[in-house]
Amino acid sequence: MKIMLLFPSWTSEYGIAKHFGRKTATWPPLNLAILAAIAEQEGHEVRIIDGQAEDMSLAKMVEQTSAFKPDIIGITGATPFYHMAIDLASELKKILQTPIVIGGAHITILKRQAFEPCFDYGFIGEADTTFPMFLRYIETGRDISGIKGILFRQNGKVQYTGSVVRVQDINSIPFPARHLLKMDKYKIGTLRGTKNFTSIMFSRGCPFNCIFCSTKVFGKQVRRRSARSVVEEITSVVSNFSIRHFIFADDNLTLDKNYILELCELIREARLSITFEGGTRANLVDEEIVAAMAKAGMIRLSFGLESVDLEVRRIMRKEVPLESYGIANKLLNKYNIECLNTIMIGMPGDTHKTINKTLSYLKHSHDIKQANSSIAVPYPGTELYEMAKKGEHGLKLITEDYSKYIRYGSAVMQVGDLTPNDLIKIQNKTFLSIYSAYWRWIPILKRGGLINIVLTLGQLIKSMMHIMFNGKK
Ligand code: B12
Repeated sequence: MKIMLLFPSWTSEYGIAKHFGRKTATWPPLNLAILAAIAEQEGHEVRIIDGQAEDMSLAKMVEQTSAFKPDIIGITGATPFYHMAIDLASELKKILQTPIVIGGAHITILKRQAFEPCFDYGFIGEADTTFPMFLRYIETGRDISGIKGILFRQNGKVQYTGSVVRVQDINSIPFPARHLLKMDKYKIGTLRGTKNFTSIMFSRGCPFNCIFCSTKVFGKQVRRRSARSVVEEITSVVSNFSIRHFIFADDNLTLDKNYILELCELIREARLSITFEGGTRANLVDEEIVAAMAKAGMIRLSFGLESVDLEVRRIMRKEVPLESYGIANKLLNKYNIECLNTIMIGMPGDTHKTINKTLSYLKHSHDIKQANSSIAVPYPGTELYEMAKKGEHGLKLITEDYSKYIRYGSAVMQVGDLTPNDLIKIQNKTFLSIYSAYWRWIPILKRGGLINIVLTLGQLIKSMMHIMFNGKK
């Protein structure tokens, strides 16, 4: 069969910040690439259109899909961009009879509620074992009720086949079919220049309890691939695509000390001269880990600092001691590893005072070289969403229009006396506050060259205008 897998260009919705989005957030869609690899193993012909990487409009995606004449169309969608998946499927439905399948975090969380008429099948949760079964079902018309985790319609009624069991041995999942992606389109700025990269994952699941995190697809139980298979994947990427920079998309790169040490050792033994980056918790790094990662090629690590206010941290269940951030940033500076700290504004318990406390910490800490901010989003299915719905901690959910559930330039909760508009203004000021420190500009210049400075200046001017015209309230 012919299978078309589609990922809409989500940052096209970011208006003026679209260029930033494209530059920093165009990653290979690992989900579609894994499903494609599974389908190819079953002998199918697969095409992936990554509209984000190819900067392709929905209309063009429809045109190319129609020209391919697929037997199945698959689309993926996160909450704030789910409306794009709906638009795309609705347009396709107007011209094609082909079954359209939706999967990903949003449908997994909302199930029937998100199963719009434009979709014929919905995949709830991990699809690695059920997708090939489903393809056989489509090919032979066998009974679908034996395949778990699927929403479908029967006599106009939505049916659900029941929860799917998560894959236990994730070594059994094939490497993503990167040959179906335009691999030269994925670039990321680093302090060592712009790098052509791919993302990679060795684990699924996160054991922690942060109230804002959406963990419904992978759950809390952590499953890991063997370090050897990860290095095999890296080796195949290097030899097939000459790509030498890797972003580990795992929730916690250093959760298991022995694992990360083994992985670093194997990467070094393979002599691939790669660089890599990832994210973890500040209290999950120590000098032995940092030294091993630096030797293996680590050039950047991110931490979710979120807030320095202890009460806000307690409410959000950020169970990381505050002092860990200073220690970890210092350690990474010592090993010349870039360290990015992200903060979140508008969490329950936040006030002007708590946010200013965090900003002041960032402004004055010379150990922290890079930081950025996002506005807290209560994604459905999270504890934060439940709190906002119930009005706990002074929260009020303003809208359930999920297209507004983005992290920049939009806020969907009132937080105590902070209105959504206040939060947007604070976010703009945050950028100014963090980057008014001249010693932070050098990294920006090194990361993206002059163009990045121009883009950053544009963003700064936009922020200043926002403060000038809307800031006095
Ligand atoms: C890497 C990553 C990114 C990258 C790359 C995104 C990309 N191109 O894929 C970047 C940084 C760009 C990013 C951006 C965003 N992300 Co993100 N991201 C992740 C992360 C860490 C890994 C994603 C991944 O590759 N997983 C591996 C694949 C295999 O898993 P999967 O996508 O769930 O796919 C499986 C199933 O869901 C299903 N499936 C998925 N799609 C389909 C399609 C079909 C047809 C079928 C049959 C099955 C199927 O099968 C897959 C295999 O089992 C996850 C957290 C996590 N642990 O998964 C968050 C996560 C997906 N992101 C999230 C969010 C919120 C965002 C943003 C909205 C943030 C923002 N800027 O506003 C954007 C949205 C971008 C978008 N349009 O998808 C949330 C989603 C929550 C939600 N309710 O939707 C997550 C879950 C983080 C979290 N824990 O809260 N993200």
